[in-house]
Amino acid sequence: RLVRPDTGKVPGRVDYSLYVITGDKFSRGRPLVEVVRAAIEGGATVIQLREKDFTARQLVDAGHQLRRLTREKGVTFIVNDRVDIALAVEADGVHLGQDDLPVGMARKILGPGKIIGVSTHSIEQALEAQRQGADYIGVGPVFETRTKDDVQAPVGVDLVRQVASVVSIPKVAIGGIKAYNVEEVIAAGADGAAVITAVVAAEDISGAARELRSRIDRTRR
Ligand code: TZP
Ligand code: MG
Repeated sequence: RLVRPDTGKVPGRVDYSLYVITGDKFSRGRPLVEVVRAAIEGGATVIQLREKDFTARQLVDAGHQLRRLTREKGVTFIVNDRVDIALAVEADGVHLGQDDLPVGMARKILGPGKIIGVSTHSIEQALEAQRQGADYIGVGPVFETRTKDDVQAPVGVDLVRQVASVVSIPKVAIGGIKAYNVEEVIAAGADGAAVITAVVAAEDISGAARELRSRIDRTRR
């Protein structure tokens, strides 16, 4: 495969190790782009723009800034929920929940070159997302979390293990992941850990990301 001149990366090979999701209201008033810059400096490999309270205009503005930064740093950039905004800001892809557009429909709009991720909470949903052509899945919430409003009951590390044994596309564990429990989700077979508060609410954002990344790198098999 050829290396893309803009990102220096081989398309289709994404490093999901440390997947940091924005959460502006947890970032203690620090500007979104600076929070993301620090997360990348600490070793984030994927950035997802997820701001449920933003207007379309705010998402586009933030999306453009994050696209510029992630492109410069060679980091994958994903937009939550909004296929239109992912396209508009030239994100690498979109992340969809169980109630969002089906994968096939998102693919029809985005074309073959974009990444589509799907949130899953059971083996059945994980297998179905893979069958529909998702590029990766999120699995969770693994642990208890208060970051998401309508969050489901924790699925536990065991679901990560079970999903890892039957699903071949990349799997990113999410929900209540911190430095003290990240190793068990990676050891269970996750290709990466997705976090909001462990990074964006940390006083030392790059330090928090660096600690997670080093534990992930040490544990990944
Ligand atoms: N989906 C499942 S749990 C979650 C989302 C978006 C929130 C994760 O946030 P935190 O702070 O890492 O628990
Ligand atoms: Mg969604």
